[in-house]
Amino acid sequence: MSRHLAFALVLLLSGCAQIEQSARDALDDARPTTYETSQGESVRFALGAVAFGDRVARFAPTVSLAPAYSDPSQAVGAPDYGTDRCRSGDECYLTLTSGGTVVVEFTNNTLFDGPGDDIAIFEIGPDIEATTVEISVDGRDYLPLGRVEGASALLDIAGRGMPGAQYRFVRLTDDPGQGDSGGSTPGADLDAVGAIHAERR
Ligand SMILES: [Ca+2]
Ligand SMILES: [Ca+2]
Repeated sequence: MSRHLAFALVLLLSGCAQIEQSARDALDDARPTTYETSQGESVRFALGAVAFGDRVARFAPTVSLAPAYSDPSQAVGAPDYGTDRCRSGDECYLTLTSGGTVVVEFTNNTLFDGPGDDIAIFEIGPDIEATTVEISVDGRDYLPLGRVEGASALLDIAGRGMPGAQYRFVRLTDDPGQGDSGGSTPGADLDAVGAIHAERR
């Protein structure tokens, strides 16, 4: 074997090893994992970290806030409040602002109606500020699911929508009539949105 050919073979094999490693990492993220809400509820996600929102498709706050509370990326991925810190040294999360709206999109998973609760909204603090939750298959037509508030972070899709539907969008709107409308973080403080019943895509 020429030296060039041997070198090419080594490159090829190390490339394969890298691809295999990233496939393994992706699978590891999908292991069943239990996360605890700020309100003290333990929720099991069969797809682990993969079951959480992947990108923010739209964020429409009603006022502008400090960067620690207005970075949409803080609302995607698995819950990490208490473990991540911003450059400012503060804890970071996405504050919806009074009456503000965010649309979280799943790109590597979907959400569907399984037995019991289907969706979990991870909000910071002992009491969830009242937030309207809607879901959508296509990001255009939304299905109202109800509200999360107080100690209740979970909602069930049962009895709503088309049987077998796979949802990819979650729209959250802070209720401007409830909670503080002033201060540095007015409205619901969001850490993560998770699909309890999720399928990979
Ligand atoms: Ca995901
Ligand atoms: Ca259900």
